[in-house]
Amino acid sequence: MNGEAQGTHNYIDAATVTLQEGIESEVYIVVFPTADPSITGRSEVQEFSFGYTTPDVNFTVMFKSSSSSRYVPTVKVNDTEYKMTKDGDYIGANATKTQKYYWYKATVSVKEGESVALLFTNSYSMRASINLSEVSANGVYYFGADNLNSGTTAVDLTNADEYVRNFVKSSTHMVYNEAADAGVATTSIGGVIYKMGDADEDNTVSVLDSTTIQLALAGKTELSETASDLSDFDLDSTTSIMDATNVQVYLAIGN
Ligand SMILES: [Ca+2]
Ligand SMILES: [Ca+2]
Repeated sequence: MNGEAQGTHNYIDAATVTLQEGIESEVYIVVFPTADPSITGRSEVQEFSFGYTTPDVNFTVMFKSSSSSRYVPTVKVNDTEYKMTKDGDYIGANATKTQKYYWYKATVSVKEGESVALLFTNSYSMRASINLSEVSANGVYYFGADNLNSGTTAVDLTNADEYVRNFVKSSTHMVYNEAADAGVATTSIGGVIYKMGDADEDNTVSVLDSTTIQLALAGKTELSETASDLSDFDLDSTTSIMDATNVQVYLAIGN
C-alpha cells in the first residue's frame, strides 16, 4: 500500500493498491485528524479505488486451409480480427494437385478467464465459428472447417491424433466426418504425406492394404506406428474390420 503521509501532517488522501489474483488482501483506510490549525474542516477520502487488472492470455490459433488466395483465412477472436499466415510445409493437396493445404497461424490475445469466440472467414463464403470456454496461456489450438467454400462450423482438432488432424482431401473435405470423406484422402505424419488406408506403406491404396489390415487384426503381422495410423481408413481412431472393408469399398466404387 502506498499511502502517503504528507508533510508534517498525518493524513492520507489517496492510495494506490495493486492486488494479485488469488491472494487475499486487506486494505485499511486511515484518516488521521490534523493538528494544524490552518487546516479547517475534516480530512476526507473523496474517492478511493483499487482493483486488479486482468492480465492478457496469449495463445496460438491454427487453421487448416488451402493456400489459394480466396481461401486464405482470417480469424476474429471476440472483437479483434487477426490475419493468419502460413506455418510450415504443406500437409496435403487435392487430387488434381491444384490446391495445396497448410496450417495457418495467428497469435492472439484475450483477457484471462474470458470465454473465446472464434470466427474463421475467407474471401469465399466460409464463416466457421466455434466457442471455447477458456484457453490456456501459450496454448496452441488447432481448427478446421469441413467446407472451405461455405462451412459454418469450425471443428476443434487440438486433441486429435496428428494423422486425424492433418487429414485433407479437398476444400470441401478438410475434416473427416463421414465415409464420403475417405478415398484418395491423405494425411501428414512427421512432415511426410501419406495416403490414408496405405497399411503396407507402398504409397498406393490396393487390396493388399485391406489384406494387411486383416492380417494385423488377426495378429499375423505387426504394423509400424505409421502403418497403424494409415490403417484407420475411417479415422475413428481405431483399426477395425470396418477399415479393411472400407478400403475394399473404396477400391470397388472409387469416390
Ligand atoms: Ca498400399
Ligand atoms: Ca477405423
